[in-house]
Amino acid sequence: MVVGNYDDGSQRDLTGAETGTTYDSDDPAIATVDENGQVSAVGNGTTTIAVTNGTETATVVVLVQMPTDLSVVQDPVTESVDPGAELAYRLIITNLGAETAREVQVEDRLAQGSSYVSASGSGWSCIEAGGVVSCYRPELGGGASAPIDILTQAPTQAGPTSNTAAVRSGVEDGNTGDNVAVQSFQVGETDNADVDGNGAADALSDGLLIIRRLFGFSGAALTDGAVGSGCTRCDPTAIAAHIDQIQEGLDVDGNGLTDALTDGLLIIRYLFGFSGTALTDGAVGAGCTRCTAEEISAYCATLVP
Ligand SMILES: [Ca+2]
Ligand SMILES: [Ca+2]
Ligand SMILES: [Ca+2]
Repeated sequence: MVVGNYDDGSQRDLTGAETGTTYDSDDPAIATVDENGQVSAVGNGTTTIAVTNGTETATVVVLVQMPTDLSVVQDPVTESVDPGAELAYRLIITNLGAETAREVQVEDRLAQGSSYVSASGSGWSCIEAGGVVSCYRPELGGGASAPIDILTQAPTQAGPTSNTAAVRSGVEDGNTGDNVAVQSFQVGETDNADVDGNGAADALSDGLLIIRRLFGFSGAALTDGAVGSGCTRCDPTAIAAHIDQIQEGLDVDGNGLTDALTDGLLIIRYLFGFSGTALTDGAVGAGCTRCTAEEISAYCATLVP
């Protein structure tokens, strides 16, 4: 709003174009101003708006910071790693917006129990403290990507774990849904469907062993004609113990129970190469958390070594 102060002490609203006030932006690439003084942000930076009425001119400095859209992805996505082994991955930070993002900060919370080795990337300054890698760069141009390479030593204790990377900047992010990337992975032996341990998951050996065990079979009734050649787990006692141990991971439909006629059937069908409704028909347990053929296929794929 523009107010005219007159010699007689009165004030008048001189905002509208009809009052003779004119507006001019010093740099229309940063902000434009219309005939009624409405300022629109165009690009990042600082410009001056001049307001003139008769012989009087006032100026207003305008700082424009357009919203940005930073994203982070982890690459490659590691699924499993040996305890204490080197674990290297890359965080790719991308500015999906058109404008330069300033004061860009990345935090990578390392997997619990892992040890930090190094973090670096062109244009980034990185430090590590307390299992969190923090990287900073003053700016990242619109459309640009800047990777950070992180090297750690995996936890020495086996089990599932994850690391979480997040990016933010000094200005608003138009889409915060892509500002965090979580990488979940398994340290140590991954539960998989190769229960006879011959290096491959096969329907007529491993699949059959799993479904028989889930039916409660043991001894020869478990293993007869169903142990793959090249097995490293060959006798019924070892195979039964192993299947019992990984049972939780065989809950393919994710309903908290591992059953022969749902999970067992899904695994054997998957190992036979079935997909779509041929995979899932009549075999998805009540209370499933993985219910569609796509979800079940994706999960079964993680059971194949
Ligand atoms: Ca974003
Ligand atoms: Ca096998
Ligand atoms: Ca189940």
